[in-house]
Amino acid sequence: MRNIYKNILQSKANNEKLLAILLDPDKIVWSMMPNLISKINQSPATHIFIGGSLVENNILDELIIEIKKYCPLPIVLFPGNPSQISDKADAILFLSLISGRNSDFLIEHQVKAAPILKQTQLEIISTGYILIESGSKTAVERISKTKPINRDNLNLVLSTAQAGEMLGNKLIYLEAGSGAKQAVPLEMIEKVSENIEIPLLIGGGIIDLQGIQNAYKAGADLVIIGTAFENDLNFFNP
Ligand code: 1GP
Repeated sequence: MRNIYKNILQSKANNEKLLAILLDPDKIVWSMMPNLISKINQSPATHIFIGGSLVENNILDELIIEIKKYCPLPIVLFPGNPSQISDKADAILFLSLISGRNSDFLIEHQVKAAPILKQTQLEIISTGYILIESGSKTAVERISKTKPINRDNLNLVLSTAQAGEMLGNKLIYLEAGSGAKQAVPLEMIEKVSENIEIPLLIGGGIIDLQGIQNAYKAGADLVIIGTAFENDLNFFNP
């Protein structure tokens, strides 16, 4: 399946909002998998994103094979580093952390990943990844050793998103960080979505259904939910 990006563009054109559930392989309890998959199938999710900070390849393969047996949703890798590649998935967000100035996360990891990706059938979706300050230090900030952009600095976030688009990225992802205290500000989502053409992804710190709707209304095309669903598998069906 190599039409995931085409479908995202089509959804944006039709104003159909998308939802990704983010699964961290390190936090998967295998005995809970049937329940987890059944809850995903009952949810409004349109995509499954898979990623985490310390992921073993063999677990990743196994996990994706298991999910695919019971769930038809496209599986998109959301990797923290080049070790998190599995050709069992459908696509990969080929991320460049463009809010930061750490060359490892701007280009070095991508150079290491390219020959590995060439051996797979994964659909490669280049993504400008922008970290937004969210009230406390998040794992992305710690691991990438980059500073997030100040949440009041709308102009810098917009310029960064536009530069990401001009560089040829297919998506822009505004990230508050997993488990963030504060989600990406709605005003920022509005400003960026109105001034770029490519789809806008919003994630980090969204903890209720209203938060998802607010992000959509502000202009998000796809919202990512990780922690809230991880903590409560009935999140979407209260
Ligand atoms: C993290 O944006 C995702 O990369 C999801 O964040 O875990 O806070 O939902 P949460």
